Amino acid sequence: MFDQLSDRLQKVTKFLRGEGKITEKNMGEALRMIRMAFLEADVNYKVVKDFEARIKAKALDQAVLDSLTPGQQVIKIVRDELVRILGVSDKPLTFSGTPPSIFMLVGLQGSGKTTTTGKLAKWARGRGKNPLLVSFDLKRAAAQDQLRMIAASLGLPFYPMTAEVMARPEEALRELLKSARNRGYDLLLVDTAGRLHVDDELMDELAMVKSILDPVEVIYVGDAMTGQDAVKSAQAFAERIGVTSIVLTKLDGDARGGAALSIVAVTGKPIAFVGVGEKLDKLEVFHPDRMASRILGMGDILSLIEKAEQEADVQDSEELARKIRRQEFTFEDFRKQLGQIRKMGSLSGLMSHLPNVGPFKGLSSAEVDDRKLVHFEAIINSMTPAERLDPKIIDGSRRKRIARGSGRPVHEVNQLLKQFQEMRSMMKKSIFQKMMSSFGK
Ligand SMILES: Nc1nc2c(ncn2[C@@H]2O[C@H](COP(=O)(O)OP(=O)(O)O)[C@@H](O)[C@H]2O)c(=O)[nH]1
Ligand SMILES: [Mg+2]
Repeated sequence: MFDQLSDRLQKVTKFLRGEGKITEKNMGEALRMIRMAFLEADVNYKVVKDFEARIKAKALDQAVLDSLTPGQQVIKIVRDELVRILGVSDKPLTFSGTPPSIFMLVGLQGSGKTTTTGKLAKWARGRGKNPLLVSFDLKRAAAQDQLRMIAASLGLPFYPMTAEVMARPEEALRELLKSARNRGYDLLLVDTAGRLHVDDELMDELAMVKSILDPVEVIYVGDAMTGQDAVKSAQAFAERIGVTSIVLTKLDGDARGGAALSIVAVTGKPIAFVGVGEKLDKLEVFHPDRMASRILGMGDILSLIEKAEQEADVQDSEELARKIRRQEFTFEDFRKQLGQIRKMGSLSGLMSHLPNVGPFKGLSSAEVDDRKLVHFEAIINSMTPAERLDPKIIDGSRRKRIARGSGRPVHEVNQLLKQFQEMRSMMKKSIFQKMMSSFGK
């Protein structure tokens, strides 16, 4: 996602870094590059204009011009402005004080509502919630079945609805809430019907469902691939029904990012999550600051770590963090981590999260060989427990023995030992922090 925009903004970054002084002229050129990058990414025209004006005003400030690194200062301004238009604060969804919390998902047909209902259920369960899935998409029997199957695949309960509830909505809702409370469900995830286009009948139906459910969150689900159309329909849903949060889906596709960069400015509502795949674990909490860094090619190591933590046992990852802090990270832990990475899918898939700087520079996903991890595991498996805890004792003859045991060449054993040392020292300080501090200076 955002590949093209990233490429172009990185060119601006390079250009500015190369300029010793910021002048009206080179700033004009940088702004032109930024404007083109945004317009090509399908960002709303008004948003682009506002963005450009704000950057210009801040960049031509005397303090920036006089600073030792004006190029970097301007890049920081661009980053801060990106964060601002992506939405200032992280906004996780709100749960209501008295359970059950009700989340209602709305959006056009095919935007990903039903899939996102399942994704949110999985996310909420991971946070200790006990969700119940309900679909108010009543006209099509297939809609009920689709959500029922998603619920079943997650091992979560599904509450069936029929079109008759619309004849007696209050009563049906009372039954639903009573059933949820009695069975201890503290979160109702309510999927709704969509249409290909915004139409009055749908809006009236959704407004009615909303009035009886009184949801704490009305989540607009928009397909990022549709660009400005998603922004327009978000605006219509926000005006007609009232929306509290946004989930943008299909950011794994070749969406140019324009929707993400315009939707907050146009609706005034925050993006809570983004969908990055069809599977139910392909949901990421949206962090404007991290996304801005990612767009500027600074990578997104925090999201990567978060992903690892989600997969890992919470206790495990807390212990890991403690070990890293105390520099007690051993091969035994590393082996566990390799297992986790395997659980998360392929390493090459993870590479897209890494910044193209420092130890990751030039490392494209094509060059990351997933088989390497398997080889690493084989090598670690051939170490004795004592060696895993204290790799310093692994001398020449031990290296040979490990190589024989694992069926890998000695130079690979050497390489792993060296990389492990490097990793340990790298972990002392989070890579992200390092990057940010060098950037922000
Ligand atoms: N690649 C990708 N596909 C998605 C994502 N979210 C949903 N989809 C797909 O989009 C299609 C429509 O999704 P669905 O949930 O049925 O949309 P609804 O009509 O709004 O309920 C399905 O094929 C989903 O698998 C996403 O984040 N990434
Ligand atoms: Mg649906």
